[in-house]
Amino acid sequence: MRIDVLTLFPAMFGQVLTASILARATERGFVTYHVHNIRDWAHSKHGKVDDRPFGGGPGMVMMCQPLHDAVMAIEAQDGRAATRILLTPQGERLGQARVERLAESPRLLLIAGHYEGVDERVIQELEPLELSVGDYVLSGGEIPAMLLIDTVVRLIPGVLGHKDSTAEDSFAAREPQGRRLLEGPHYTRPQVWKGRRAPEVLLAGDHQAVNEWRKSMMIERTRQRRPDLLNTGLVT
Ligand code: 9D3
Repeated sequence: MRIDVLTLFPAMFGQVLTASILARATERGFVTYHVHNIRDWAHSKHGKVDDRPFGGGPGMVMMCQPLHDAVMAIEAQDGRAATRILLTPQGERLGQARVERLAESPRLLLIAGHYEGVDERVIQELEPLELSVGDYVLSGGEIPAMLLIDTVVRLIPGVLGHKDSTAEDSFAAREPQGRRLLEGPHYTRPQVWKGRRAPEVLLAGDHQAVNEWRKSMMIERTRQRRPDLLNTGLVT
């Protein structure tokens, strides 16, 4: 997979893309990252990429031309068709189902907005998939872009060492009915710590009993903390 990022703050991506699993994915040849500064496509000599909003109001708006030229030039660098994505508070809320589909794309082109927003006409022209990462206010799309890269790259087959560690993830794990459960509690040595015993069932060596206990803990924890994940919540 090739991942292009268009941003006004390319330096924000350096440490994230060169550490841990995201770095291992490049070292093993599963993915390449290409981070571009939108300012490089500005026409004015001061590299102007934003302007005051028509109609007034606070903040600045990202201009059409630099962003559009950047997307056209960068897409031409590679023959693979890119899935264009704009990170924006107005987007579809990112979920694991969307992440799974994106992990099958040969190429992602991520546009991180900044300032108050992007001129609507360039959004109409580029027709990107618009994604939000949740209902809270960030100062820009850079951290959402990194978050999306992290969720997608770890799903590329071979990137993770443990074969089962994706299948058993909270949000990837699916019951036959399609529901997703939170993980239950984890324990390791010592058996007693500050007077707190690890659950006896985990120490007794009965694997069937362990599995049943773990499943019941997952269901109970999900019911308590995230009832929204249990089907409709209408039938318990
Ligand atoms: C508080 C400012 N808002 C109304 C005046 C508009 C606004 C513009 C730009 C709010 C946030 C941002 C920057 N955020 C993103 O670019 C962003 C984001 C987010 O803030 N929350 C969740 N997902 C995303 S994806 C991109």
